[in-house]
Amino acid sequence: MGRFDKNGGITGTSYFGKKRLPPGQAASDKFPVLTYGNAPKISKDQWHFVVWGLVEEEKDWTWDEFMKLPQTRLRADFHCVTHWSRFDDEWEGVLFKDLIKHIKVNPEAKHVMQHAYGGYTANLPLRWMIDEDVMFAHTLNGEPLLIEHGGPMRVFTPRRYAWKGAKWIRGLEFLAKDKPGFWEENGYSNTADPWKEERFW
Ligand SMILES: Nc1nc2c(c(=O)[nH]1)N[C@H]1C(S)=C(S)[C@@H](COP(=O)(O)O)O[C@H]1N2
Ligand SMILES: [Mo]
Repeated sequence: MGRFDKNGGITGTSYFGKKRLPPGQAASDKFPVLTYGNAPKISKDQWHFVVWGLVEEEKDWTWDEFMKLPQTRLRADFHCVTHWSRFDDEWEGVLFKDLIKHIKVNPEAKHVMQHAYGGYTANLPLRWMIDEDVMFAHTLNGEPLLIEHGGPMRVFTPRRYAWKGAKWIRGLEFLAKDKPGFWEENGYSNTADPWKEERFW
């Protein structure tokens, strides 16, 4: 994965010297939709982003406010636990590491729960959210993200299996202790590293 530099070139070399396809995966040009239940239809006007839990103050962004945060383009691969990977998509949105500069997180917060419209949740340690280019993405390959893929806004976790990124994201809860998200409660791995093939508990 690499972020684009100002000229549209790719910076970052995390894939060099490494096989591109994680173990047990097959490359795919398709983009299957994997949703538990129905896709909630949230317009940009309705969309709000909220942070709560172990923060000094709860905060709320409208769509327009969120769009004023620094926007980043990222070229990265997408690994689904159902054994397919997509290569070289261009994702655009707000990196968690940029968003968090606008949140006063209490020092005891060590974990983050993503909450989606419709009730889906996904958990990750705060450190990984910061270190791994976790993105709130609204654009994919130059097009607004389709509803079925989480539009208007989803989380994308380039270094984890894709269930670690909530589609239709509506907010983040900061926690001291880890708590399993939806799939983690239903037998999926808590760490979800595709390179270590961490699929199930
Ligand atoms: N809100 C929500 N987010 C979700 C899911 C879901 O069911 N609901 N499924 C997860 C799973 S299991 C995967 S593999 C990816 C699939 O993303 P896609 O449908 O864009 O391929 O989204 C993840 N995020
Ligand atoms: Mo999945």
